[in-house]
Amino acid sequence: MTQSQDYYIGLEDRYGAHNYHPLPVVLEKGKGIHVWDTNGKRYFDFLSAYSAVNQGHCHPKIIKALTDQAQTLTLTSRAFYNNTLGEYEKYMSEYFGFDKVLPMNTGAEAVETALKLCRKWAYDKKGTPKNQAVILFATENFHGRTLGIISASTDPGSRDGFGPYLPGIEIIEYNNVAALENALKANPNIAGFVVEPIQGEAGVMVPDEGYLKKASELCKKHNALFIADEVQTGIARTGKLICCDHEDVKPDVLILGKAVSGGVFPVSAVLADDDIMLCIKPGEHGSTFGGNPLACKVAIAALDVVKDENLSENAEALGKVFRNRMSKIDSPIIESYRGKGLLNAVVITPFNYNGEKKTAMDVCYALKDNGLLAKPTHDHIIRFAPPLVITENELHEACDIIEKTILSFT
Ligand code: IF1
Repeated sequence: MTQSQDYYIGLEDRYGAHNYHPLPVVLEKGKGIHVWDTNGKRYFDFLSAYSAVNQGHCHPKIIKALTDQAQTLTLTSRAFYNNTLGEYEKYMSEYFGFDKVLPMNTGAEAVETALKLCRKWAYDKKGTPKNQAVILFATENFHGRTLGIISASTDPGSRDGFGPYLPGIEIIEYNNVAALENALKANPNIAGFVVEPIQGEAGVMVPDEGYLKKASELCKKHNALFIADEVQTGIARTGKLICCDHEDVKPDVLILGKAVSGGVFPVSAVLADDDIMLCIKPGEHGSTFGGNPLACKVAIAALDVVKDENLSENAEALGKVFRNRMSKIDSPIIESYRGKGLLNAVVITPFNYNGEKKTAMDVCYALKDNGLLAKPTHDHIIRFAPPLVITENELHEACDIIEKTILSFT
């Protein structure tokens, strides 16, 4: 018997940690670009679980891979070999163009793995004095929630109250080539620079054309690793397989997560060539579930879908359609819009309506009532990121909802 939405919300409030503040909607089904709540109301999903469901909810090919493998062998640990991991590692290495992959589960785990790999490479290959490696991060970064990663955060909400922090971290301004060059020149112990090719959580901050190229060249010049966190921007989201492809940049270390599995299973990965990857020796790093057979089969199916259904090309083309539609909404509450492929954001100017101050969250509540789910990042930026399987007609239908909703406030 279907319970009321308040029943499910009440359970989470009573028995769940209060580490989130979700939109008041209770979902029970997903298919393609849509999700349904427990009252049977259908929504366009314009968050895609923060770009994890690029292939659409419950894609039949990915679900089949999951259910087939789930009845065969789910987990061996890495104490033994199995007949899926090697094939997966070959598939991933060739798919993304690196010598090797280190399989993990969550995005944060992959970022932490990349930090350990970067430090190890600095000590073993660059000759950095032990425990002197420094890794650069950008202002307004988001790389996950673990202690090592939040040690690099400039967001008080992610960082405050969790000290003491990891040493060997330096922050430079995002999208500022001179800041990167000065940091690299000032300290020979800089081991690497971890950066999102587009900053998702910061509000879909797209850097200047050429920033990634110049940053990677400066890292090479100063013998530091260019480490791209493509957990959110990867897997066709921005209109290329990885966002670095827009500038023909091959990162020294590539970090992937989320849509590697199409949102069906936690799968993340760190890719690098041998001179870097082989700095981690047997027994120096690992994970119980990292590279498990279920994850391997699901990820292969999910990445097959990306190529078979031309999701990069679709994201590139429909991203332009989306931004064109946003440009045509004549409303004083839209301050700006930006994005690449189907990773976009609309900046909402705080406004008064019916004598009350309104923000992007109020717009998201109204979007929900009108059948589209999106969530603000910070107070005034709405991220719009539908599954990449969306058709042009469906995109126009969704944009009609966005336009109607925004105009309803003017
Ligand atoms: C939450 C944000 C997005 C990421 C990048 C690594 C990770 C993420 C670029 C870590 C994860 C998620 C985390 C989730 C909400 C979401 C998020 F709002 F938190 F910042 F997408 F922007 N690198 N992002 O975006 O991957 O460990 O989560 O698998 O923590 O609320 P993860």
